[in-house]
Amino acid sequence: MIRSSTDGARGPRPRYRTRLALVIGAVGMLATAGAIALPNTASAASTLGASAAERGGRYFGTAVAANKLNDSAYTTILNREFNQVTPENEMKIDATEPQRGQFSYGNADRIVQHARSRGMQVRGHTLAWHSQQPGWMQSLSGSTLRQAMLNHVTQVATHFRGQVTWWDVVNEAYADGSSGARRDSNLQRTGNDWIEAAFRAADAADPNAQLCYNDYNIDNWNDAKTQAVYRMVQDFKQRGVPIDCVGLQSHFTGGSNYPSNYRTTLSSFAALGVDVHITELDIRNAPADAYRNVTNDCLAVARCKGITVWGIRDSDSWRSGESPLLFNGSGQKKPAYDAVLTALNNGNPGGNPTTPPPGGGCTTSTTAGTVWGDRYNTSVTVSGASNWTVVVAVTAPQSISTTWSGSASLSSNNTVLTMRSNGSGNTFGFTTMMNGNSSARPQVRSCTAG
Ligand code: G2I
Repeated sequence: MIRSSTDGARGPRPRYRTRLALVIGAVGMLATAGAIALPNTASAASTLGASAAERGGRYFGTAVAANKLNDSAYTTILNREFNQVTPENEMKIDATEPQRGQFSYGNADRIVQHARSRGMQVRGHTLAWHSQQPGWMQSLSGSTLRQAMLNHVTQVATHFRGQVTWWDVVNEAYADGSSGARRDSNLQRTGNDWIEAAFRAADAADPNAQLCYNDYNIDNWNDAKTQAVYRMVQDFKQRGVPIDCVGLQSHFTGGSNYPSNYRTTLSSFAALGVDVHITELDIRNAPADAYRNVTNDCLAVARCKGITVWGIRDSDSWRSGESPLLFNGSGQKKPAYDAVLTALNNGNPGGNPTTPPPGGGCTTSTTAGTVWGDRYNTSVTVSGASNWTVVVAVTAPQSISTTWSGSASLSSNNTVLTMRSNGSGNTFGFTTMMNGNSSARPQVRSCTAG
């Protein structure tokens, strides 16, 4: 576990990767030759991911199913709107270890590749869970099961090391209702310390990943389940068990509506020294008000790093009959989409500036450079940090051909540039080949300090 020293456990190196970011807004302005400085202030971004990135480096993501990556209507929305992805089923235990000791990563790798080649961050879901266990695991118990579970965590987290920003290490380990107890399961019966054992194994396998506990019905601050998870996280932080974040699934239905104290829940978890994530958002019939409220609640809590909706179109949803998502079956934006985008665009551009992310953040401002017939230059100035990493993405078929004043690494198709400071100052630049698209302009995905 690598955490900032202020967290009190160990290690000076913070896990935080995403930082304050600025997405280039005024596309039209950039098309002219000469230098035009874009202010680092609120702008009306036109997509969910771009707007979230402007709000303190947050993300707006979606669950993705590998078998839909061939559906161009699906990928058009995915690639346009979202800057974070969670595989919906492809990293679950039954998918990644269908036979004991035989690991299968094809579909998960496909999603990770699709996301990372476009500068989207990946949330791994999920390493240890009572559900979706392959038959061989369901039939194990006791120390054999404990060992098999830990081996699974180690193998899978190792396979995806460096590619997954956050892991849902343990999913849904608490019971519903008023007991505040752990959920009975074969994993729970291996001993109450199975959760912390899973977190320690994940930490050893991928020390740079952010490790999350993820659950549903922990949205209402007054619920026994919420309180029980809160006490577990508090205990982990006090004892130095490596935990970085809590995921609130937030499947809002008749059974668990959006609660008016949701913001209290988010800020209470955050006050324990963990980030909070809204990991599987969907709301029955997609009322615009509830989506707006959830978005504003996340924006109000500096440690709320982002929102993931559990699918793109209503027809992609696990409960498609309730039309709970932001796009209808034809891929058209619903009123809830407009409500979310407007809430993001109206949000405080730095998130909550009074409580910056641990370790400090950085911001960028982007300047359009010379434009030629076939290519154009862009420069980016970083403030708030002298050691920084900035991720910038261009839209294919555009591709980045040349970079300067930083230590650059490019994705295989030259569309995503990861630029690190190299001591030559806080402004770097790059040339983008238009390759037939003369209108698109780069987006800064993240700015990370330290
Ligand atoms: O149940 C909603 C979500 C609650 N939180 C954890 C999430 O992992 C969970 O996601 C859902 C997926 O959206 C469903 O797609 O988890 C279900 C169970 O793992 C997924 O359902 C499964 C079906 O049970 C399988 O029969 C099916 O083959 O989806 C599979 C792929 O379509």
